[in-house]
Amino acid sequence: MNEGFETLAIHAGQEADPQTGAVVPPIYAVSTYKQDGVGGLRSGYEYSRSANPTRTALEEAMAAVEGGVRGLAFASGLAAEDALLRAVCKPGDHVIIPNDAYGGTYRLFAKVNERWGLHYDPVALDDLSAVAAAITQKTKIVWVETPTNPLLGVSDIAALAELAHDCGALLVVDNTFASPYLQQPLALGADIVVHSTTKYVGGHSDVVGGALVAKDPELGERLAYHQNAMGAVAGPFDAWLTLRGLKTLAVRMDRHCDNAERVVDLLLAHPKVTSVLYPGLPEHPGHEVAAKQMKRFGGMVSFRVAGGEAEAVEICNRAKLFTLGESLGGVESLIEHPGRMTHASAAGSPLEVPGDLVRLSVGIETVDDLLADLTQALG
Ligand code: P1T
Repeated sequence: MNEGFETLAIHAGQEADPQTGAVVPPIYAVSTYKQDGVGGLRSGYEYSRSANPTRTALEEAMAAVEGGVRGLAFASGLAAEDALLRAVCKPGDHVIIPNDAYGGTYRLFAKVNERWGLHYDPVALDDLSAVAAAITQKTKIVWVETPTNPLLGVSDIAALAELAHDCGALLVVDNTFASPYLQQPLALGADIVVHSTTKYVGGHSDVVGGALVAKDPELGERLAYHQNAMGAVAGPFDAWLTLRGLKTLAVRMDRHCDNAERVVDLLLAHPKVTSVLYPGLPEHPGHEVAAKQMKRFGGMVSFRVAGGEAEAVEICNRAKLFTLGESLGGVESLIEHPGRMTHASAAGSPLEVPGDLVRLSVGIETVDDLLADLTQALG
């Protein structure tokens, strides 16, 4: 299909129901399918762990918006990551991960997969020579998150893809922060895209989910085999909600970006703020790369404050319209203290985040209301 992003998000995998004409794929709340004689499957459906029509619609739509050939929907972002790692790696293999990855991704590597013999090294991915130096003969994956959670670090997907491929490794990109509307990793050379669809794709803080999209059919097939064999699939209700969110991703993202830019301006001018982390700022070390590979710079903003951890925590506590809570990417604005909340599992590790850091997921409320709340929260 040559359609534009918005058309694909609304229509790919979502033909009107052939029987009723329903324009939205129904929620197929069903576990099994009547066979017309043993093995006589209608439309290939056999059992809903293997495939379910509502999930198929989401999977096809995700593949289309990421420009891949195979999409797979999981029960959570971490379930998607786990399936990917076990499909691609075996004990003794090695993965390069960002030295500022999402805390839960780090925990999956450090506390779960390391015990099964999958080794990892956290590396600053914006330093290509450091990445090259860390790659070994056992390296199967260079795992990229860009922008990173919560420090908004940026790395060059095209350059890392070339490096990974030269060494026989796959390039995986966690595209959760940017969303496919702002960044297309497969077109830049990545092999697999990972999502926590809980975030911008779902977009309404009402569903947890994950997705993988592969560029290569064989790799897609291997991932699909593991999705079914391991079983952490997205249920039909969750797939339906996620698909509903995906339809409006483009318009939501533009407003997230508009509002984030205004929030950044406010923070830059505030005496209590010591630094603002946002790839849209010309002084951000990854700004040039971000401008090259992203359509806009997203709705996530982090900042550091004078007064250290105690003040950062107080700002989070004082916020009202910015709801204090984990997660991100929903229509409502959220504020959190990564050190004590989303990234607490990285405490004491090389991925520990600074205590004076506050993270904002800038929502799509009236921007003046957001600015007023931040002003009172900053005190
Ligand atoms: O929460 P889950 O759907 O399992 O997705 C995990 C995940 C993966 N990758 C990134 C970049 C993420 O941000 C997340 C989840 N993050 C949060 C819950 C958070 O508040 O940062």
